[in-house]
Amino acid sequence: MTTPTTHDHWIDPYEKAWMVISVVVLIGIMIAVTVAGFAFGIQAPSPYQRVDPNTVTQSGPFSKPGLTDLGGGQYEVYMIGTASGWIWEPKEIRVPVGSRVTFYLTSKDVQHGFMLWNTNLNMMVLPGQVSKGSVTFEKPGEYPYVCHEYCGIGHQTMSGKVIVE
Ligand SMILES: [Cu+2]
Repeated sequence: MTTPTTHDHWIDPYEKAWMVISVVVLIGIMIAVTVAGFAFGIQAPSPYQRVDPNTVTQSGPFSKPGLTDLGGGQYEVYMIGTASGWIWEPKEIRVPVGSRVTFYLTSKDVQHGFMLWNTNLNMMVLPGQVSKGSVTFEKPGEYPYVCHEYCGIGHQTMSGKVIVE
């Protein structure tokens, strides 16, 4: 057996520097996540509400999907995605320019994705939960929405549009 020498504890200076940097970065990220979560209230996205996909269309707002005028330029839309027929219900929404529209979406069957063109609204639509997102339509025109999660053989036909006039 050889006696340990100081040489056994020698660490390359570059390796040592990177060890220090990685610990500093890790602590920095932990501080950033803690501050973002507690001081700014930034949390991981979570479903707005849970529903039973088997009964969601029988009662409640999803039993009559469509647009509701809440007054003062505010609207809400309850929308259902379904892979039986590959449709969004409703397929068309008309609102005046300047409207703020809140979308509540759910799926009757499989996972869908909802993307509203020319806006930043892009949500997963899952059976059993409600996804919520709002858009203010500042410009007139057509804003198509499509399903962007492959949901079966007719997936590419699953689309609709918001008409802002
Ligand atoms: Cu789909």
